[in-house]
Amino acid sequence: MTKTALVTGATSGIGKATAQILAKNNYKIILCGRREDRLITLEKELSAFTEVHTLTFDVRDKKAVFESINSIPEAFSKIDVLINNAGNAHGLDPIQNGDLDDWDAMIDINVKGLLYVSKAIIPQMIERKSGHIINIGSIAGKEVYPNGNVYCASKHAVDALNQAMRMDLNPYGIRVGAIHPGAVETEFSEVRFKGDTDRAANVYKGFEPLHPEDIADIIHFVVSRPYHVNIADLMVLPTAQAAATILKRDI
Ligand code: NDP
Ligand code: 8X3
Repeated sequence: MTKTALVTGATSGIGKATAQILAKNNYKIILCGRREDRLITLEKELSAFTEVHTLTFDVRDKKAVFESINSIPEAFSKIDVLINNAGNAHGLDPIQNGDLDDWDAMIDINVKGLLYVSKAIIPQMIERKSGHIINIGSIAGKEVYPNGNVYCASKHAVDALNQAMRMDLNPYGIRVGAIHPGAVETEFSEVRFKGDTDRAANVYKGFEPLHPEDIADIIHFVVSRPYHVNIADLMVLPTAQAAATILKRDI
């Protein structure tokens, strides 16, 4: 039977690539994000392969999250796979210089947003005693690096919530797992550096970073395992990266 996947942060990077690969592999897709123009363009592209529904909302907005998810039409309403991907880093400053709005953004989006979306979808998974949740963490959820402070804290929270969800949802047969990427070239660094594209490009200079499709491919692998297999926690790095701040650059 065709499964339905809801992907947050589908307008760019890892989420977009995940929606693309799942659409080509016969999943019905619910695309979520704030940038409606991009959702519409992607919906058109993916409609060549599958049925697509779009939801435009900010994961920080509790009311909008629940209203959007409750508005999903019947044909898409049984969500088999939830990809909790929406998130970003905002700023890269020592803690003493950190910007309060950046801190709010990271905690509200990466942690609370993930919780709101999960809270809106988990009840139907419990009712059906089936479902699969993939939380996109980060190497920043496994280690801390200088100036990464609040972003690292937010991704450590994702790591904790991933483990907690797996425990609490265990009685209901719901699979929960996290994927923790290292450096992936997306719009991530442009967002972190507030549109400074030169600074963003420097992050990926001198080595081959992961491409969003690399992570999307792995997500597809994870969700297509037989039901008795749950890939619980996976760290994926570019070959050039050994730890958050150890990168072999050829420059
Ligand atoms: P991108 O910036 O390319 O994509 C981020 C996505 O998140 C966009 O689709 C954006 O959509 C969505 N998003 C951001 N804020 C909100 C919000 N408030 N409400 C709803 N959606 C939101 O980055 P990536 O693809 O790299 O990031 C995806 C995930 O991967 C994030 O959780 C990130 O932390 C994680 N990650 C990334 C790594 C990297 O090196 N790139 C490494 C490890 C983890 P829109 O703006 O349209 O709302
Ligand atoms: C994104 C990777 O190393 O910038 O989560 O934190 S890193």
